[in-house]
Amino acid sequence: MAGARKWMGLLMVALSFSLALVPLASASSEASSGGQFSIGAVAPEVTSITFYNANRSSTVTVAIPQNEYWIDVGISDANSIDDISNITVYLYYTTNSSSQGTLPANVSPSDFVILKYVRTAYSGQPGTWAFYYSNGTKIGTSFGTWEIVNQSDPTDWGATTGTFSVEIVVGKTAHEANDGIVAGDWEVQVNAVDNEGLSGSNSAYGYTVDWYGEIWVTTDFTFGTVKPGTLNNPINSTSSGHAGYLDVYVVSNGNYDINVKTNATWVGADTKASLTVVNSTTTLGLKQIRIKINSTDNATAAMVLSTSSYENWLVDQTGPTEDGSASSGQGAHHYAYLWLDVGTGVPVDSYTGEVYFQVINA
Ligand SMILES: [Ca+2]
Ligand SMILES: [Ca+2]
Ligand SMILES: [Ca+2]
Repeated sequence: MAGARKWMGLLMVALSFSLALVPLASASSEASSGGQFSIGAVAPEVTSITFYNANRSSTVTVAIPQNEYWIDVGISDANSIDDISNITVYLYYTTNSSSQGTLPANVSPSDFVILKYVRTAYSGQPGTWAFYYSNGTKIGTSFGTWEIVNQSDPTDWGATTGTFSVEIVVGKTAHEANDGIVAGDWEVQVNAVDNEGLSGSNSAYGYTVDWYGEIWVTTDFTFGTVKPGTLNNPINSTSSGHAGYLDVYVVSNGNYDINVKTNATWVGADTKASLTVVNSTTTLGLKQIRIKINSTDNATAAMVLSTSSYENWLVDQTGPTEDGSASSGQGAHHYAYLWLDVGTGVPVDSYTGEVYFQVINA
């Protein structure tokens, strides 16, 4: 019996001990520890640079000034593309078309254009594109005759890759390149920077820009009232408000020639008398006239205007010119002094004709 009591006593102790441990046994079946890790900043990569025509139907490597083109920049960032703070696209001319060159010192509409896209990282929102000066100062959405006209942005900012696109109008004076005469090319460099200041870049070269030219000339002029049988009658007045010469403005992205010609006949307003325009230095006969041109006020060295087709007047003028609009008096300014030689037998009347100017690729 003493043995039974002893077991009973042990059982009671064990029972009370296990009852006392019930709440404690529940707490120890689970435990937790505060964890932590950091994602390191990973630099963005510029994975592609692609140029498209305006309707995105094809990729292009040749630009025609004043046409619109899309520039697509492919970006990847392992932190997500929402980490991207800015993207800079450098477009610039170099004289060597068979190698990648270096960035020019300063922007200019003819040789170096900077497009920059700026956004707030981790905003889930797109940024905006603008032209910038080399020193980082913002210019706006036009630079000379270059323009930013559209943009397209990623829609999933949580993704690790995305395409950032900007549509531009190429400026009138974007340096002619790779025409077989001028050896240069256009190059592109793209630099992407993320929220941590890490960056990635990419580049390409060998792009072509076609020749561009536009010309404007004083719209009206008169030799005044002149006598038959006289030579070297200068311009008496013009719609540009001065005598002597016509203003000729050219905007071009490369070297150019200016060609000239006039009508084969100039016609009287009342008599309808037709005067034959002579394209030589021969002595003028009945109802004949001759018109001469020079870039300086020197009639004896002047060139006789052609009547059949355009002929070179100014050859291999150096471009690119100043950017702008020829009709606004921007670009290169040339002076067209004109003189009228008159034969005999010319009825009294007011005679009119046209002098034509043409700018062509040189
Ligand atoms: Ca990053
Ligand atoms: Ca080059
Ligand atoms: Ca050329």
